Parts: sequence; C-alpha cells; structure tokens
Amino acid sequence: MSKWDTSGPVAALTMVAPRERGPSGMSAAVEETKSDVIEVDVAVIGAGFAGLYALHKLRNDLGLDVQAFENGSDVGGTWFWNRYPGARSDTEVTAYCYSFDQDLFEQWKWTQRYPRQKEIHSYLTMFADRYDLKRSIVFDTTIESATFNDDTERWELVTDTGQRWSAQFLVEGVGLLSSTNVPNSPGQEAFGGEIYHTARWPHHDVDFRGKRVAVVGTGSSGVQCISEIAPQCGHLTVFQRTPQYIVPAQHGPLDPDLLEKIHADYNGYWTSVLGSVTAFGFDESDVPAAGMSDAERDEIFERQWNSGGGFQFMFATFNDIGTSREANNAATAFIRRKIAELVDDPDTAAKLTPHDLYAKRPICCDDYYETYNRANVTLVDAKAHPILEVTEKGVRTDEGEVELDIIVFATGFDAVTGNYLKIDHRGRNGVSLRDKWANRPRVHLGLMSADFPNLFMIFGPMGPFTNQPPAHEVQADWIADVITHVREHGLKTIEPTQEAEDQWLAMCDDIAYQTLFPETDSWINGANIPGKPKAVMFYMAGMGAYMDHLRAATASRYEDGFRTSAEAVSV
Ligand code: N01
Repeated sequence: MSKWDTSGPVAALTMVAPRERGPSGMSAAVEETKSDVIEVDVAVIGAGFAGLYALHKLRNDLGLDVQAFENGSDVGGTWFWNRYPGARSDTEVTAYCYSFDQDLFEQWKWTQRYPRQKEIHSYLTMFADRYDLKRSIVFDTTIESATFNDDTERWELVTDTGQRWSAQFLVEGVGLLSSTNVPNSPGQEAFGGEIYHTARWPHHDVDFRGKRVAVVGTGSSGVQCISEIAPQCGHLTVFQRTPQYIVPAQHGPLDPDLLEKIHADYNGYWTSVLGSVTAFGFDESDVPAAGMSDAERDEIFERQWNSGGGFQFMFATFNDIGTSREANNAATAFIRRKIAELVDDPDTAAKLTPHDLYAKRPICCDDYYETYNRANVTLVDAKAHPILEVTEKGVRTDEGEVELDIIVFATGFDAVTGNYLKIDHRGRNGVSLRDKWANRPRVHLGLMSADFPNLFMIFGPMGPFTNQPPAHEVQADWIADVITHVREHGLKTIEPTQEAEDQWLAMCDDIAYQTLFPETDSWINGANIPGKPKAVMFYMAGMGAYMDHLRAATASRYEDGFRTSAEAVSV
C-alpha cells in the first residue's frame, strides 16, 4: 500500500502523509551512499509524462548517466495523484500520448475517447516498463534545494531524505498543475468526517453511499467529480464560487475512422498536431465568428456541442473566440441558453450561469448541468455565502451549518510556478529563483532562465498553452539537442542571455494581450492564488509558432540568445 493512502481527515488535509522511509524504491547503491555526493550527468525531477520521456531520451538515446527523482511512490505524475471519482483526460487520447514510437502507438489499445485516470496510469506504467525506466528513478523523494556551484559549474541537489547529488544538467518536469491549493478555512482539524483534495486522492475507494458530501470548487476537477459523486452519495452540496462555461465531452469509444486515418499517415497526423495552435489533434477552425449571422453561428455551436470537447468548442468552431469580444459573446450566449434549457430550477440555473468572458481553460464534462436536476444535489453560491469555518459536523456559512460526512476540495493548484518555487533554486552567484520570480516568472522559450545555467524546465512558465504530452516530447528533444551541443563542443554550461529572456517575456505579454485570457481571473494568470502576482504565464501563439522559435534557436546552434560557459566567465 502506498504511503500516500490516507483514511482520515488530517492526513488528507495536510497533504503530507507521515514519511515511512525504507529501502523500497531506492536502489541499493543509493542506500549505501546516502551521506556521499553521487555524481551523474543529468538529474531529472518528476516521473510524469514529461520526466519519463526526458529520462528515456537522455539515458536510452543519448547514453547519459541519468538519475530521476519523484516524490510520489510510483510513476505517473498528475495521473498518480489525481484519482478522484470521474478523473479522466479531456483531450482526445490519440493526441494525449507519446508520439515518437509508432510501435508503441500501434500496440497500446486505448478503450475510450477520453480515458480515465486508471487507464492513463497503466499506460505510463507500461511506458516505464517498456523502456526500463524505474531503475533510474528514486521514488518517495523530494528535491528540497538545487544549487549551482560556480566553481564546479554543476548543480548540487539535496533531497528531503538527506541524499546529496551532483549533476551537470538539471531537467525539471515538476508539473504545471501539481502544487495543490488547499483552502485554510478555520476549524478543519476539528472536522469529524473525511476531507480530501482531488489532486491528493487516497488510493483506496471512498465510499459515498448514503453520505452527505460537499464538493468545493467547480473547475475541471470539480465538475468531473460532481457528476460522478452525485449518483453515488446520499446528498451532495456543491460550493461554487464562480460559475464556468461547461460543454459536453460526449465520451464514447474511440472513433475507428480517426484511428484508421492516423494509421494511414502516422507522421502526417503528428505533424498536423504539432503544427496546430492547441496540439489537441482536432481540426481547428480558420473561420471567424465575427461578421457571421447568429443563425449561422448557432448551427456551428450546436454541431460542436453534439460532438463534444471543451477545446474543440473554443477552437474548432471559430478561430476568434479567444480574441474577439463579438465571437466570445456569441459563444457565451449559446452556452447560457443551454444552461437555461438543461437546468429545471430557474434559481439554480441562474446561479450556474456565468456572465464573464469565456477565457479560462475550457472545460467539458457530460451530464454536468443535468446533475443539478437531481433531488439529492444542492448548489450554494459560495461567493455570496462563503464557508466561514469548518465545524466538527460540517461547514458553516452565514446561512447556517451544513452537516457533512465528506468534504472534497476541488480547489485547484498553485499552477505553473508552484512546484518550481517549492525547490530552493540558487543559480549563479547564489541568485535565488524565488527572488528572481518574485513579481512574475521569467523564462526564455518556457525552458531556461538566465543565471540558471544548464537548468531546463519542461513546460515551465512562458511555454506554450497547449495539450501537454506532445509538447513535452518536443521540449525534451530540444533539451537533448542542447545537451549534445554542449558536450560535443567541450562547453560546460549554456543559459539564455538576459536580453533574450526579456524579449521573450515582452513577446509573450504582447501576444497574450491580443487575446481575452488576461481579462479573466484563473490559474492561467495566477489570479486563483491569494497574494500571487497576476501575470501572463504562457506563450499564447500556439504550438506551431512555438516550434518555429525552438527550430530557430537550434538552427543558430545556440548562438542567438544564449551564452555558454566560456562567454559566461568573461561577462
Ligand atoms: O482547478 P481550477 P481544477 N473556496 O483552478 C474554486 C487541469 N485539469 O483542479 O473560480 C471556494 O480550475 C475556484 O473558484 P474561483 C485543467 O487544465 C484537467 O478544477 O477561483 N472555492 C474554482 O471553481 C484545469 O484547468 C482535467 O472563484 C474555491 C475551483 O475551486 C486545471 O487542471 C481534470 C476556493 C478550482 O478550479 C485546474 O483544474 C482536472 C475557496 N477557497 C484538472 N479556492 C482534465 O483533463 C478555489 N476555489 C479533465
């Protein structure tokens, strides 16, 4: 049983189970040399989609000595932690997987269009086994600090278990959406029932039968678990702070025609995925909604509503929903009408109806609005009536106490920067990453930060706002090329110049402010975390355009926008 299995409220609340350290997950060599510094070529942090591929690429393809670290007790990253009821990918699975190995793609049989957590976790386990990755991963281990030694020009890592490692290169795939956001309502310790966060779900089944359950939060995690828990429990109370626009997923078996199309032209399929804006694998629209009649628009929205998908609704219908107020208003008006049609009680429908822009990460979920027609579901407007305290029996708002057996926090993440800032990174001359990013994250190409040589962030801040697995592969391949370049040219370090980093940031801002995304508060711009600076954290021009920047850096053989160790010494 995993050490992360939690059965009581306190373990789940603190999100840190007591450490039961033992030899499991740690190689004998590591056990023996715990007090010594162990030297490797590359340290990889994280064993999710990103870390596993980076480990494979750098160790198996490049032949480097690579050690990976993972704070979970198994591979999977997001798909290790997010085991809540209803957890599944909302990206069509043919694009939510690795692309580099066609045999792997052909051999692994996905069962559904949007697979559940268990199936994706099995896929990643199979991937780790297929490429013999686990022997290079230390599990149950958190990197606490990463310090660049100016004399040796290597990274020195210290783990929470007291191990010390030294690596020339540090590759971090620590997760865009991994560092949990847990409300600190007073009284949580006193609650007599069970408390869970969706992203730290226990490994055992939670029995909802006959129970009074609350779900707090209605983002992607919340809507999935609300739809799944409602039919199982006694009574469900949903605490919704901000309503969102939710379209159906239209789950079902994988479309055999799509599979056949991919088999017929495997490389062509992935070229089109990587050349698109979202890298989601569907045909994006090149038609603007602005200027079309309402009837024409509604016909297209209706067709998409019936074929499902959140990104599809935003990007396959028209090409200007994220940029044009007129197009955005047309989309929101359509969804608002659907809510009114689907929800029986007009007061509940009114509470579920958003009035802001459709400019958060789009959500899809089947039967979401219909769930509120169930007699055992109550919706609370948590903006008007926030949870004031958790009591022994439930939660208290200004309307009184709601008695509960189980509280589920679906309250999201300190996204994008959260896990990077948990590690005490010190770059050249002791410069702290936390200080450098105090006002906003600063990362060139979403991959490297000035004064932090040889440190690579897969899906770091200022990277593309896209489907992740294909983008991870692209970034890890680019990192592998940079590392090869450094080694083949007898260099010791490489890092972006300050000028290049500043230019990248300015360009990301410029692009983002041409969209509507900065105008709504969400994890995309850090606005969901109290006190976190609100800032653009993505390159919003799409995957195809992003790849052009990576190709340009490679084509310049890292002359443009980078400095290497010899230059660094003389600066
Ligand atoms: O988190 P969120 P998420 N009291 O930040 C509310 C990916 N993902 O875990 O909007 C009461 O979107 C908060 O309210 P508000 C995907 O990229 C993918 O759901 O801040 N409520 C909001 O309703 C997704 O976008 C998949 O006012 C509080 C909710 O909690 C990203 O992860 C599945 C609160 C948080 O929504 C994040 O999704 C799951 C408080 N104190 C996740 N604090 C799939 O592929 C926060 N909230 C399907």
